[in-house]
Amino acid sequence: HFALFPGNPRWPEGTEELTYAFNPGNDLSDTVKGVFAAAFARWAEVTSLTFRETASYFSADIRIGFFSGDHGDGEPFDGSLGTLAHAFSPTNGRFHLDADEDWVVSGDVTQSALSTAVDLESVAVHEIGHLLGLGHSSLEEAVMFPTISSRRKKVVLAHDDIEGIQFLY
Ligand code: TQI
Ligand code: ZN
Ligand code: ZN
Repeated sequence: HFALFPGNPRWPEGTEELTYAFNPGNDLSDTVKGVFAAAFARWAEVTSLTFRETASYFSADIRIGFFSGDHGDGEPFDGSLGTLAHAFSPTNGRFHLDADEDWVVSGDVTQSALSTAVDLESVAVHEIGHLLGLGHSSLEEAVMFPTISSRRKKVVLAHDDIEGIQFLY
């Protein structure tokens, strides 16, 4: 079953649109940005929330960046596998990904030659769930379940994920 964070934090009542921006230091391709847009769209489809990219990293509601190792927030990344990404509960908006993962951005992660390949959209859908206020689900099929194998793709919201987000929004 789905879980929320202690105190059930959410984006404020009346929030219609959340803006997101990419760390200007990363200079991401349109393909990578498209993966995040697709991940946001999965949550937009089942709520009344919309998500819009903005160029202004510092004023965006959600700030997305790839970082290596210690990146100044007390939660260092650890190289390949282990921690893949972290995001925080509402209304923090920080969404960091480990730059040292073998991210699969397009193409089929299940066919990757790298045993360490990680599907970017799968992780993005999960982390956006945290950004919106979902904790971890006890149901294996949920996107919000706390483990995923490398070379797995899990991007379709389960009923449990949808129930959780519709409880909040
Ligand atoms: N990162 C953890 C996660 O997102 C960080 C974390 C641990 C966390 N406990 C938390 C974040 C509680 C918010 C609330 O769960 S991770 C997966 C999964 C990770 C794990 O790198 O371990 C995904 C990131 F679920 F698949 F294992 C993305 Cl999809
Ligand atoms: Zn961080
Ligand atoms: Zn998680």
